Amino acid sequence: MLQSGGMKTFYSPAHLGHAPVEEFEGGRLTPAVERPERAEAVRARIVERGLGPVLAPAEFGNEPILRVHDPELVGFLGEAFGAWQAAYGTGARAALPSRWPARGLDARRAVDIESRLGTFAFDAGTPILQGTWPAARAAANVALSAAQAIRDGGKSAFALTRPPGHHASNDVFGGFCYLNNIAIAAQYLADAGMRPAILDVDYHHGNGTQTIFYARDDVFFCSIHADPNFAFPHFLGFADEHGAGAGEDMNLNLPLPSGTDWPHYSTAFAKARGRIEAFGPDVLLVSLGLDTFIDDPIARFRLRSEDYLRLGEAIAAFRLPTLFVFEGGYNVEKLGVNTVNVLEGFAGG
Ligand code: Q9C
Ligand code: ZN
Repeated sequence: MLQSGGMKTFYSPAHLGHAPVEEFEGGRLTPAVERPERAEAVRARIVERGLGPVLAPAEFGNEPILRVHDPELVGFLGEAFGAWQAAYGTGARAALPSRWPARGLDARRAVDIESRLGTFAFDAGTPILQGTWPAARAAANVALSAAQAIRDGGKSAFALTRPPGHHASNDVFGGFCYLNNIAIAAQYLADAGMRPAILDVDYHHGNGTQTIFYARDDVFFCSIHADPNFAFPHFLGFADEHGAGAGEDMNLNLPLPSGTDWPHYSTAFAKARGRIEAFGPDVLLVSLGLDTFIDDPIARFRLRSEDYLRLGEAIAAFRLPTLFVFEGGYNVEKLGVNTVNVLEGFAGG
């Protein structure tokens, strides 16, 4: 099963402890789509194809997480489930926010579990369960272990992270994300003296990653995604968001319409390539979401399984050390094939 050659995958079974049952969507509680089966399907396909070794992460502690996230968010995520059960009893299995400090309300007054949940969360689709914090920390360790492999000279690595990360900012969680795995990895590499570019190919805009690096000139961020005029996260990801201050022109958003297929997607990818190459990175980090798939249950793009081979080849053409970090993608049946197609396209490209 294990082999020494090929691309290293990092994976932790701690994600199994984060098994949401339902989320609030479209005015009702609906079955959760961000399920443990997702990462298990990808792992099974990696083993089936003999892509390379599947390795356990090292423990990095909270320090590299706190390079990206505010201690208030980290502290809250660690204690939220306990506070939820203290308020609602041990039968309460998932904390979900349902009140927010909108205009006129004072977020600084947040004290109890409801007001704190509403202060740190930006949606009602990201439940905190008993195993959520251990899973989120393990995912950060998975991303950091893959980053370490790149720092130590590896040409590529795959962080099979779950829960995903790209919607989480320095102090806000949401969009199925708690800690921003790819931002933590990029910061780790920047701290090691490298110059990272992040390319986000998840269907949804990587609002958390954008926010974290928005005013900085040492990390370039580019996202190709569904136009927020009709898609989550709705409030960020527009084409006129260029970066701020020292980070001016260090942020590139390429929003695309409903129904986008590979020919249109690859045109956007060519624009991303030009800007990323102009930045002159020495390492590429890819937020690898597969919810651009034609049969994804929550998204509206039209990439096909064979297109993911082309996507992997296009990523390989940067000729950079490349760290893939797993994000979204909700068609569990095809998720393994689609994900590994990117990685095999890259390896052969
Ligand atoms: N009908 C990631 O892919 N729900 N997060 C939107 C649209 C939130 C997606 C549902 C989607 C979050 C990592
Ligand atoms: Zn997504």
